[in-house]
Amino acid sequence: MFDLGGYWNIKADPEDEGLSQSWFEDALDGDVHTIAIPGSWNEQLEEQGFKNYVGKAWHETWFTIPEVMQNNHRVWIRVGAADHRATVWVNGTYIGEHVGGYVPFEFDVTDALIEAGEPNHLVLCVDSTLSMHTLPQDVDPNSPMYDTPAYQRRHLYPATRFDFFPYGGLTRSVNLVITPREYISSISIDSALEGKVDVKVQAPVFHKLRVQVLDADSAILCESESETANEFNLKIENPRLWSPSDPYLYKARVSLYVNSVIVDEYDEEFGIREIKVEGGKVLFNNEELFLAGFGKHEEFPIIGRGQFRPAYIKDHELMRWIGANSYRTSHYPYDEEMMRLGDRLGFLIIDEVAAVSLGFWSNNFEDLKPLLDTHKQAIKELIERDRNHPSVISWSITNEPNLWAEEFYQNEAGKQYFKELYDFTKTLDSTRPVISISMAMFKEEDIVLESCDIIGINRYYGWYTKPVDLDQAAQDLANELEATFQKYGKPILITEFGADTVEGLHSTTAQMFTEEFQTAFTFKYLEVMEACDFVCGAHIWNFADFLTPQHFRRVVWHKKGTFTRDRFPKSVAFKLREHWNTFEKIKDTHRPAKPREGFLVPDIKKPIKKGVEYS
Ligand code: GCB
Repeated sequence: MFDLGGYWNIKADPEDEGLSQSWFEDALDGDVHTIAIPGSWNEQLEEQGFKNYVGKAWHETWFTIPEVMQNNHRVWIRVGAADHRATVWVNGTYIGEHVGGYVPFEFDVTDALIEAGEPNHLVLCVDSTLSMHTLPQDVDPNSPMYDTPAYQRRHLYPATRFDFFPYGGLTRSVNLVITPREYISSISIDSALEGKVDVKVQAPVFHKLRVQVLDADSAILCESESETANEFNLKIENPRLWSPSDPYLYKARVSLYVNSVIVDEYDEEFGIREIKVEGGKVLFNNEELFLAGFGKHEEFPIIGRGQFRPAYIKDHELMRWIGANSYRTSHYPYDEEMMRLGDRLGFLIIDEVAAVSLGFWSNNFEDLKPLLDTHKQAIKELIERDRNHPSVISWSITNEPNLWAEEFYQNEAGKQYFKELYDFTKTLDSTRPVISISMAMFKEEDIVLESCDIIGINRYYGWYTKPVDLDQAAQDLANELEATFQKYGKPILITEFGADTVEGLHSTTAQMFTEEFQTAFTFKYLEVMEACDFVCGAHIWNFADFLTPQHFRRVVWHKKGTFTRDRFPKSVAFKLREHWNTFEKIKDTHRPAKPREGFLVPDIKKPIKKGVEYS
C-alpha cells in the first residue's frame, strides 16, 4: 500500500462546468491551488475563498508504479473518505463514483494505467453538496417552511441542517493498493466468550482458503482450511478476553491459495468480548457497564475534518487522563484508525452513521424510501468497515431526528422507517446493541425510542430551555428518565448534555458561558443520572470545542467543549477527572489503563551520566 498523500492540485467548480469541459482529461489549469491531502479545503484555503465553499472541487495528482509491481498485479485506488461524493478518473478514463462521506471506497484501476514507470494522472471530483436524500441531509431550500419568521432565525451560514461545520474534500488518506490478481476482498469475524471464532472470507476466486488464529505473540492456536467453503468455525481454548483494562488482541491470518500456492495473505486483529442488554442494563463480559465519556467531533484547527494522527493519540490520552472509558463518533463515522486505536488502547466506542437531525417530508412511508435506502447503505458500509473491532460496542443509527420540527414525524410512516432500519441493522450484526438518540420535543413518546436496544437522550434543560435554573433542570431530567424507563424498560445512555463555556470567563453567581456554570451544570446532571440504576452512562457534550456554521448563538466555535479546540482543559475537566477516576459504578475492568499520577506529570527524563564530557 502506498500513501498518495502530499500536495495536490485543487480547482473549485462553483458553476459545475468541469464535467462538460472534461477537466479530468488534462492537467487542471486556470484557478488552480495547492492543497495538502488528506485535509478539508476550508481552512487551508480560506484566503482563496474556500472557507465556506460547499460544492464541487477537482483534485489531481500523479503517481508512478515500478514495473515489478504493475506486472501481474491489480492496482487499486483506495480513498479513506471523500466528503460527500467523489468521481474518479485515471489517465482520462472514468473509473467510478462513490456517494456518501466518512467511509472508505476503492476502485480497481488496473486497466486504466499507462506503461509501468510512467506517471499516471489521478483526478477526483469531490462534491460536498448535500440533499434531502443524502446523509447527512441538507436543509431543503425550496421548502416554504424555512421562509417563515420562526425558521429565518435559525438560518445558518453556510446553511446546514446540523450544528457542525460542513467541511468538504479528501479528508482521509488516499492510497494506492497493489494486490495479486487473485485476492482476498473481505474478512469478517464474530467471536464469543467461550472462545468460538467464526471467520467469513470473501475472495472472487479461490482454490483453497486457510484461516489460522494467532495469539498476540504470533503463536498459532488453531486453524482450518477448505477448498469449497468460505466460512470457518474455530475455537480458542481458555481465551483471554478483550476489555478496556486488558485490550488483548488475537489475529486471524487468512491465506488464499490458487493452484496450491499462497497468492494473498492478510492478518486481521480481533478481540473476544461480549456486549449485551439484559433487564434494563448493559453488560460487558457479563459485568454491568457504565459508560463515562463524550460525544466528540472529528475536527481540528487548520486541517478541518482531515486525518490527524497525533491528535487521535492526544484525544485518547486526554480521555485516559480524565478517567473516561468511552466515546461516540457523533455525528458520522470517524477515521477507521480511531477504531484501531480504540482496540489497542481499550476504549469503548459507539459508532454512528451520519443520520443527524433527520427530516421527513411526507406522512407516506413510500415517499421516504429514497432516504431509507441511503440510510441502509450507510449502515451497511459502516458495519462492513468496523465489525471486526472489539472497541465498537454499539451502532448508533440516528441522532435527534426531527430537530427541525418538521410536521411529518411522529406518525406511522416514521415508526415504520425506524423499525425497518433497526431490523436491517440487526440482520447485518446481531452481536451489538443498537442505540437511537432522541431530542427533547416528544420526550418518552418519541417514536424513535421504539426501535433500539439502548435509548440515547440528548438533553439541555437549564440551557436551551428554562436557562440557568439548574434545580428545575434536575427535576425535569429526573422525571423524564423515570417515565422513559417505565415505558420501555431499556437502559438509557445520556448521550449529550452540556453548556457552552468560554475559557477564562468566571463568575461568583450562576452565569451562563462561565467555567463555573459549566461545572455546576455538568455535576447537577451527573447527580441525577448516577442515581438511576437504569442509566448506563453519561457522555458529555462535547469533548472539545469545534467549528460550526455562523449563527448569533455561536461565537465562532461551538463552546461546549470540556477542552478547547486546541485541547487545553477548561476547569470542569479537573473536577471530572477527580470524579470519574474514582467513581465506583465504573468497574476496574472497564477502565483503560490508568494515567500517570498527579497533576504535574513528570517528564520522562534520561538519567544523568556522570563523567561524560560536556560538549
Ligand atoms: C444536539 C446535537 C448536537 C448539537 C447540540 C447543541 O442535540 O446533537 O449536534 O451540537 O445539541 O449543543 O446544540
